[in-house]
Amino acid sequence: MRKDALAWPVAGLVAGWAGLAISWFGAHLLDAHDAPVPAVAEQIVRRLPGGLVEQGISALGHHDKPTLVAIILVFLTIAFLVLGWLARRTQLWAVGIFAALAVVAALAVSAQPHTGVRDQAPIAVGLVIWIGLFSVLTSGLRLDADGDPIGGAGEQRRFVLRAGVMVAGAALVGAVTPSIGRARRQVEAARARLRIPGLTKPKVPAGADLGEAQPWDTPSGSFYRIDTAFTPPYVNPETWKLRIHGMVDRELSITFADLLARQRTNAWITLNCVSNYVGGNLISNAWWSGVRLRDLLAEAGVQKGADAVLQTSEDDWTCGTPLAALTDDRPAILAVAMNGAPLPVEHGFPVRTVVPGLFGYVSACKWVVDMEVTTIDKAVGYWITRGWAVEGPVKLASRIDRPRGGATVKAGTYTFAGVAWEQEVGIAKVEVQLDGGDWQTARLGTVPSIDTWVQWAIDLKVGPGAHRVTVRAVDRNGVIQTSVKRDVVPDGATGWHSISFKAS
Ligand SMILES: Nc1nc2c(c(=O)[nH]1)N[C@H]1C(S)=C(S)[C@@H](COP(=O)(O)O)O[C@H]1N2
Ligand SMILES: [Mo]
Repeated sequence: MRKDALAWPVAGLVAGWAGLAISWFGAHLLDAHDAPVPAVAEQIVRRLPGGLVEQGISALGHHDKPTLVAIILVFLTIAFLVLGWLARRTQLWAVGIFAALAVVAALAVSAQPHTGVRDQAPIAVGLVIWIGLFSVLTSGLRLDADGDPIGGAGEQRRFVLRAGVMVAGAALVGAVTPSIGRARRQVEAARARLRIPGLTKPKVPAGADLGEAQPWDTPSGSFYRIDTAFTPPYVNPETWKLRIHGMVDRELSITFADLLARQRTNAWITLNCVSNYVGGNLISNAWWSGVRLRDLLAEAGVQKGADAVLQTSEDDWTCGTPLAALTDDRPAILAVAMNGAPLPVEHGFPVRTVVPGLFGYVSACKWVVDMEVTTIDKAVGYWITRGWAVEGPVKLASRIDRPRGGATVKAGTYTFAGVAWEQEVGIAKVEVQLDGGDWQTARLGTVPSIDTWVQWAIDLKVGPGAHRVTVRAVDRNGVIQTSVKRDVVPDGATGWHSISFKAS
């Protein structure tokens, strides 16, 4: 094989990555809503059957989206190498494949909400860069009639030099890109400037935290995160508006300032995801502050026959929430703060919905901008069309946090600990079974309300060797948590959490 045969795929790779870097840079510079690669990834997620996406979420936790982006980048890398190789014969291969990739990106971007010319421009620029750099790199590689590169003897040195400059340039552009997003900076700055009067976070209620496992109140930085957005929507509180309409007497349009001027409700509320498998960590507890939806809906005047609210976020995600959960006594709120600070951008800044007792996919709309009062058959949300249940009340569940499965603990008296929950019903009892013995009653933390999870702990003697421990909860209606194992689809997992560990 000729030594410069390798130059062709390398040229594809260098031009390909340089084009990617520059189009990514362009997307940030233009404040595009969606950069091409994340847009493709998001469209893949949106088009996959719900079950697959949810399996991805449970297998990869919060890293499902970065993983998909990485897979796309690997695929692109292979495509760049292949098109470079094929282009030895004719440049048409390179032009054709680059163009095909650009078309896929353009289609994905146009399918994303709120996108326009500004989002397509970086793709056009990227395509021009791809073809331009590839031609520059390969111009001297073509062979003359004698089979020598037409560039002559100096060609190899020239090629390496050009490719080096391109790689360095692309790396530089790639490195500065994350810091130039105007939208992100503006919204982060607006968030930092924001002072919400009277915002406080109280101490954890006495007795709630047993101090044996994870903290009862989850710090915002470790609060679980689930959404379909690769980059969170950057919503400016100064321009944010919520429209409440549909089956109401008076349509409402609420600004952030309106919201701050209203009476606020504060509460400890545990949020959980329907995709939380038994023993999983897609559940967290925080101090939320916001305005009761019951009051806003009363002001709008809900008409007879309405029994649901279809919520829409700034990025066009939707969920249908039963009206009753928004108007009964539970603190269903339009939250403006989490743990005594404005909402983090990833958790819905500036405003999101929080409804205790319902899974997030039917209630907890982040970046919420629209609420349509309607009927349940018309309030068909994002996950419902993907095979998930219309109704999503949280289920009675419990989890072992201490010890971790597979851990080795010291033989003797050991403190087992964890959490149990069934918001809006409440936990009456938690029982623990060691090595198939009798069920023993654990001590429970005291909770401020039925809106949160409950910690449990129990001291048991463990001898040296292998063990298995199982937990189950009993709710305030006397219902014992079912041992029947069910998958997260369509309406949340069931079954007892059971782990094995060793003592020595
Ligand atoms: N805009 C928007 N809101 C959303 C979602 C989403 O994908 N987009 N996901 C929902 C789901 S499935 C859950 S479990 C909660 C998670 O909220 P968190 O990320 O603040 O924990 O947000 C809900 N709200
Ligand atoms: Mo969820």
